[in-house]
Amino acid sequence: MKEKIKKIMEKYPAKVFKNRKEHVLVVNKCEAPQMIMADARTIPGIITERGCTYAGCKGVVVGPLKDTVAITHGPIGCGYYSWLTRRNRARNNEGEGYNFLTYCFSTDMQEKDIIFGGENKLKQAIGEAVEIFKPRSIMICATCPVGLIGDDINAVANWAEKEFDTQVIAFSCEGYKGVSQSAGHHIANNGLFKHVIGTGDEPVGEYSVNILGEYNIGGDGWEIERLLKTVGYHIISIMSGDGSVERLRNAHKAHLNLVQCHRSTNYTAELLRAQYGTDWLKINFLGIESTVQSLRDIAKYFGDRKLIDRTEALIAEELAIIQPEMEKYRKLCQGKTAALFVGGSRANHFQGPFKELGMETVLAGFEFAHRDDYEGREVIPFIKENADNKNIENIVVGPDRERYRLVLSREKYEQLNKEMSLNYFKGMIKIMDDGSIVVDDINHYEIESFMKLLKPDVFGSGIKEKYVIHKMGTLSKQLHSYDYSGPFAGFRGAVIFARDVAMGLTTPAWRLIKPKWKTGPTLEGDFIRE
Ligand code: CFM
Ligand code: HCA
Repeated sequence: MKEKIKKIMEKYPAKVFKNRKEHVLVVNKCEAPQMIMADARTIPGIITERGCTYAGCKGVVVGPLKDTVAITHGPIGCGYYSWLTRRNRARNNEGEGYNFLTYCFSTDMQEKDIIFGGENKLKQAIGEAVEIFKPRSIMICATCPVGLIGDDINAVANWAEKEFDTQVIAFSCEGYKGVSQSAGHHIANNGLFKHVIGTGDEPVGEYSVNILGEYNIGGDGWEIERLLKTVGYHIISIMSGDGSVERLRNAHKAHLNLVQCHRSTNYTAELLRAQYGTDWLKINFLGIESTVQSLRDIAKYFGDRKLIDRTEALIAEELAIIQPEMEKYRKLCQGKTAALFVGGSRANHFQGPFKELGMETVLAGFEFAHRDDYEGREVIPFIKENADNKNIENIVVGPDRERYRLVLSREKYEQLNKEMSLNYFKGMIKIMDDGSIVVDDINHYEIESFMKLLKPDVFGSGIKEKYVIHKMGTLSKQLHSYDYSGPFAGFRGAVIFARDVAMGLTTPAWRLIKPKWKTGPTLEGDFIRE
């Protein structure tokens, strides 16, 4: 396999070859720990699948908050294409205030604004939003030209806050700022932590949790909420699917933070731990086994007998309902293979649901994950040691050899470490079988080459890849937007996912398409044709 991958890579100019070979590996447990280059700058012009910092801040984290007016300061395309294409669903709950998500707010920057500056236009847009919608908060999200021409959105936010007596928060998330969406997550997390979290003072109930990194794509968050509420947890806020700024203000009051997408919200989880001492737990509600494990982990964390019993009863009840149907779909999918390339966590999280259908993941990769998402990271309840803390009892040495102060008692920490074993802790490389391939920041040339080499039965990715894959005669399943389907989370979601995959694999359409590479030599050479 390594030789074949080398042949794909050797088509590159020497400098590109040197760079790209660090982003690809063949899983080999004997070589552990395996390392991969990630979160690094993409080679200009290579046709990456990545997105920008604005997409990560506005599109991903800030955008789904329904009770704020999020104004995109920039050309109309940036606002338009980050407006619900992600399928982050939201509903109007009585007593919860506003839902502005059906509107797309933008300053619609023109050439004249680029030349003479766009601050006045932004001020006007904020004024109009206040007059028409009377929101409790406004968020300004910057696009590339804002930084390039020097519009000061922070000054405008300060001015507007006084002028209109409404909270206005500026996010300097110009698209070019980082190497991917990932920088945008960080900017959004920092902004929300600084200006929103901790500003509320509502009393909270028993067993209160926040769900971080859950965006309610296709209704996933609602399914997770249903399960957690049935067990008896009180959900203070969700960051940020069907999310609300007003609820997020009380997030610091949670007894535990549940982290679904670690990549996009690890910052808030860490900040909440450092500032308020709240533990966080990595959960994963994609896949039946992970859902069971997550529910058990949360109950174990609180250690309450009632919660543990209710959790077991819920698991038994839900499994009994879904198992016969899952079996039907499994028969149709068994033995097929999948390749997954998604943003920063789903290429890992969706391997379980495919495995539960008897399907092996032969290639997986992320657009913008960091090395810990690939290689793993020990997540234990501790915070970084502060130099003058002399409490030796509570000091542990972390995997990075730094000293940490335990937030929990040593006994509880050791118990948690022993009992909680979600995939994330191991990193994606460690959950994959020997011989499978991991590719970071894949590009179109590599997608086509790996498709020909591995011939997966399904390629799970996004819209940019979808039709190229279909033209190659292979099923594409969008793991970002779930195409038009969902939810895929929890027990009920697992069945919908299984139905979709079975339906896609068995459609007669694939018999009618003959990709070029099946009938003749290809530009890249025919070494990959069997
Ligand atoms: Fe987290 Fe996400 Fe993902 Fe992500 Fe995204 Fe997304 Fe994604 Mo698209 S927050 S990292 S920046 S799970 S929008 S809901 S599907 S690339 S794998
Ligand atoms: C983004 C959003 C995106 C894009 C999905 C896709 C999403 O990265 O800006 O390429 O299909 O999930 O909507 O990741």
